[in-house]
Amino acid sequence: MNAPNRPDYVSIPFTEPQSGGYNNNKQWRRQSCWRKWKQLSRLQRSLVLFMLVLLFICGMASYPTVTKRLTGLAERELDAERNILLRPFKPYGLPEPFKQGQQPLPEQLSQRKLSNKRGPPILQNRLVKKGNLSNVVSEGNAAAIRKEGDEKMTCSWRGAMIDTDQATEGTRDGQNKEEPPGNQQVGGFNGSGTSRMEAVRDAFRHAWKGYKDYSWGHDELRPVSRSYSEWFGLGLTLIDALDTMWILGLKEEFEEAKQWVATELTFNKNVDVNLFESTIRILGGLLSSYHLSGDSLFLDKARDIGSRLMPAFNTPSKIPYSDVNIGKGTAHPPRWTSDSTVAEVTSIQLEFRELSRITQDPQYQAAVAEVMSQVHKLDGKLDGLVPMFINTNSGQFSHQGIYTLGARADSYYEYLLKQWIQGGRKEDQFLEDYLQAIEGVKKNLLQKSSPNGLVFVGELSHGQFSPKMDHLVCFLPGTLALGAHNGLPADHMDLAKELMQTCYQMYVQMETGLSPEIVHFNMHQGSTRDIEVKPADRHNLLRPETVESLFYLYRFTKDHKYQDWGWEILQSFNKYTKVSSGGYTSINNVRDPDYPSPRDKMESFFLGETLKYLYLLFSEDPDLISLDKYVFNTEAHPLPIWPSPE
Ligand code: DMJ
Repeated sequence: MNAPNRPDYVSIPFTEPQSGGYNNNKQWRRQSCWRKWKQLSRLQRSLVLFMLVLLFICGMASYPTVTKRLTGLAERELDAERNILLRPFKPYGLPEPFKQGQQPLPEQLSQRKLSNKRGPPILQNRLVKKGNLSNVVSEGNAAAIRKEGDEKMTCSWRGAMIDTDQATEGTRDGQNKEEPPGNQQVGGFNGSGTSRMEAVRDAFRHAWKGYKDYSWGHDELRPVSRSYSEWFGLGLTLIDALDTMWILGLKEEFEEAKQWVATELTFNKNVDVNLFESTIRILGGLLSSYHLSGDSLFLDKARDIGSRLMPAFNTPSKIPYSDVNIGKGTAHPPRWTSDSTVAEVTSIQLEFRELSRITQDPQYQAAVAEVMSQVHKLDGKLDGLVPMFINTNSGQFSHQGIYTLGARADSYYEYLLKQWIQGGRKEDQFLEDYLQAIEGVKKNLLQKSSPNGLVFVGELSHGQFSPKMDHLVCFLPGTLALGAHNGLPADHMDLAKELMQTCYQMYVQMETGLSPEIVHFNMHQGSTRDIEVKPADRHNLLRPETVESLFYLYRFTKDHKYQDWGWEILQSFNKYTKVSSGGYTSINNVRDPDYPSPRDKMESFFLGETLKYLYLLFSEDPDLISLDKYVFNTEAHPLPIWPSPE
């Protein structure tokens, strides 16, 4: 109700600003400016005008976004710039400007129109299946490609910057064939195994070209900025890739890399390396290269790095530290803790055991066997499932209560089975722990998603189930299948097939056809989609686990669908992660086919594992690294299954 005598509106008195009152009246301000302008002399007015024009011209020239808008450059390039501002890497630090883009063929553009629809999982399995995998690109993407043809400077629809001059050059010399989108298939979707294998060789050559041109002898290629990054400073990618070259029959490349190992590789360096990573990639890579090639150079180097890693085991508990200085011979845990990661300390056994066997020096095997025997006896497991951390002083599990088959625990399970296989299936303790753990997975971590009932492995955190699954868990179908092949229960194979389908769906349901790092499954009734991805989990690091499992599943079942799935994945890598000047890049966003946003890094496991497993998946020859003669370490380096003593 209004107070008596008070009007039902509020009046704001008009006062001049000079009087100290607040005035928001635009008209008044305009009049005041105009009055001041008229008070200026002609010279003053000319000077002000001149300054304004000058400021405008300078602003235009120095603000590229505006310039580009006015000159009509692609909207996507602006997006790329926005991304530079948002992300810590420098993806476009290319030395030369980008050149004329390729004009896509009309049928490629129309194919893209089909691609933006994504149905529910399983039912969908990609809309256009056999015969036309290339259809998985969005309409928006096609528009971007159309623009590419028009613009001088282009941002690749793969999410990487394309210097098309380089691409043409590549075509001239028969390498680095920079095909327009959808044309990268060799042999088409139904192509023969041979042509698919050839496509993997092409992919490898392309990746290797980038590594050779921009990061030779360094750890990792940064393909977009055409530079490199160091982790240990030991030529990680080169060593990780050695046996892949051997298996793919890339002799010249292998010989050149071997030469580098012979003349340049030295472990006498004051550098801290991670025990697990350098064991699985370097020691594992050298051991398998030795076995495949028979060249003792690799054995010498393997023994050298193996010995230099041994100080890691000098701890109060004999559970190794995470880091070793291979030059100084000292070891230590990470700065913030005295814990090590369970998966790390239990996934170095295949390599050290093999080193002992071939050098006839038992110290390596003894050190890693001690770790296994301690972990075997520890309290704190849940139905055979292990926590993620172990203390190097006490030798006990720490930070207990979280159980996962993803990061920090994954390869513990893998190496239980594989040590049992490596040793000729005699060491029962490994088998028992493995079988118990798989039962633990079934009991505690296995669930089905809604609405389509995808079987997945979640996590348990202090008694609470979380429907979160890392892409890393996709090693499990392959491991389960390997166990079944070695006589373990047939239901392991059933579970392997179900999980394989789930891992495949983690790819096929993404707009780029590439899996994110982590997914969450919906479990409540009425969900409309099975898989959710959080913004922070949308990256893809070119990881191998799914194609690794596809390889095992195909070897043991001969069901061609696994090859077809792998073929789709290879083509998605080619579409969204291939960088024209050489190399493949990890990406930030698997949900954005228009701009997957390159992270500018090619992980060494892309050459060490992903491409190797793809090649083996497409091969029909069961003797090409026979699974009855070799066991792959967790970095895809094949080590011999020990022969039984006569
Ligand atoms: C590799 O280094 C190994 O496969 C490891 O077991 C897990 N992480 C990467 C690949 O994703």
